[in-house]
Amino acid sequence: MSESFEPKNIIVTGGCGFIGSNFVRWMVANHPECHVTVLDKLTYAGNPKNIAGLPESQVELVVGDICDADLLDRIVPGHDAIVHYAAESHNDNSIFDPEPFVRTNVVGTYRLLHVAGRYDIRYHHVSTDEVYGDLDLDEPRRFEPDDPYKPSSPYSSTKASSDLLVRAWHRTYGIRATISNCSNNYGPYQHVEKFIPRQITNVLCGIRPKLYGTGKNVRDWIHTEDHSRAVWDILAKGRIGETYLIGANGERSNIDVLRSILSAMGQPEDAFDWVRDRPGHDRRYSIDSAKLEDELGWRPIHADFGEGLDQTIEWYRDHESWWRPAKETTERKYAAQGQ
Ligand code: NAD
Ligand code: TDX
Repeated sequence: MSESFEPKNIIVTGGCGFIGSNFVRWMVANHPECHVTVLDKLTYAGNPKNIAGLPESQVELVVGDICDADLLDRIVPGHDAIVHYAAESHNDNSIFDPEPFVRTNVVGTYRLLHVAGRYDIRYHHVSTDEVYGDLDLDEPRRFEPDDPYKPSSPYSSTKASSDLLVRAWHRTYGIRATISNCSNNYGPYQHVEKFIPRQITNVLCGIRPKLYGTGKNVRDWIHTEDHSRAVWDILAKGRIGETYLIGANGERSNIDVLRSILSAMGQPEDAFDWVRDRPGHDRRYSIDSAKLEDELGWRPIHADFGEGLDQTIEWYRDHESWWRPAKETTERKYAAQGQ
């Protein structure tokens, strides 16, 4: 049976990143009764513009590191929940420089669990489907919450480690925690290092899109707004100690997604370059979100991927001043990696 919880004053870590900022804006639109303190270190992936213009009475930004125990001790008391999005989130970066991933994703989660325990604060942990490893392209199976953890990359292994800390801290110290593992998100405010925004902004810049390996790898796409609603449902109604998988039946191969982008942007379907594959590249992710749907009544609203992709392309067309500053550095880094 679900326990009902009405948070009034939450901390959102990583609230200036892609998914965290979409959650904060969703909270402002849908839960004006709840105050949000964003705790964000503003790494290369965090941008205060992502939450600019939101009412100061409802959203406050604290610039700081989740690994900073003294800071957490100062700001956490008085809040009734922590929703933890902050992470180093990009697989390719983790392969070339894993250390920040271990620090933020593992040590940072440990510090948050510690403070959640000290002040008896409800804790929701935002994680990824990648902790379950990958599936064969033709395997009729999807990931389920109790599947064994088999992460492949430095990124996913640090996310898996952080999930295991949460499970142990719940069992040993009684932390009131839930975990969600979501599939690949798309939508506005995603950094140009990630697949969909990289290809859209490449086309806008006159650069040919870049596809890794065979292009047959499959990702299970979900609009970030559907992810936000699911996180809220779990925070408010989810069973303590449980893991919920979030996905929207959005499986598509990378080459199909790229061809959809090229077609929507008026480009020939072969106007891209094949580049070096990602080492250890996961083949396929696929989420079974039956538990979330059956227990909490959640359903995706953005069921039409083509429509969501068109809106996302429009957003990048209209927000060049947002993505342009990061584009050149990102492409220089990829070029140095042969990608
Ligand atoms: P992102 O890289 O866009 O944003 C991460 C945010 O965390 C940034 O604002 C950054 O400044 C902040 N941050 C990083 N290190 C920090 C630290 N030490 N202290 C405080 N803030 C710090 O990431 P995203 O794509 O929005 O992902 C958010 C969360 O969702 C991550 O936990 C990620 O693992 C998870 N997730 C992402 C996806 C996806 O498709 N992007 C899918 C499933 C789960
Ligand atoms: O230029 C590219 N070309 C390409 O073919 C890039 C950047 C990626 N790819 C491929 C690799 C993946 O198969 O596209 C797919 C998606 O790549 P990413 O956007 O880097 O996402 P992925 O590695 O699947 O991980 C994402 O989803 C799970 C997020 O970045 C993670 O934070 C989340 O946990």
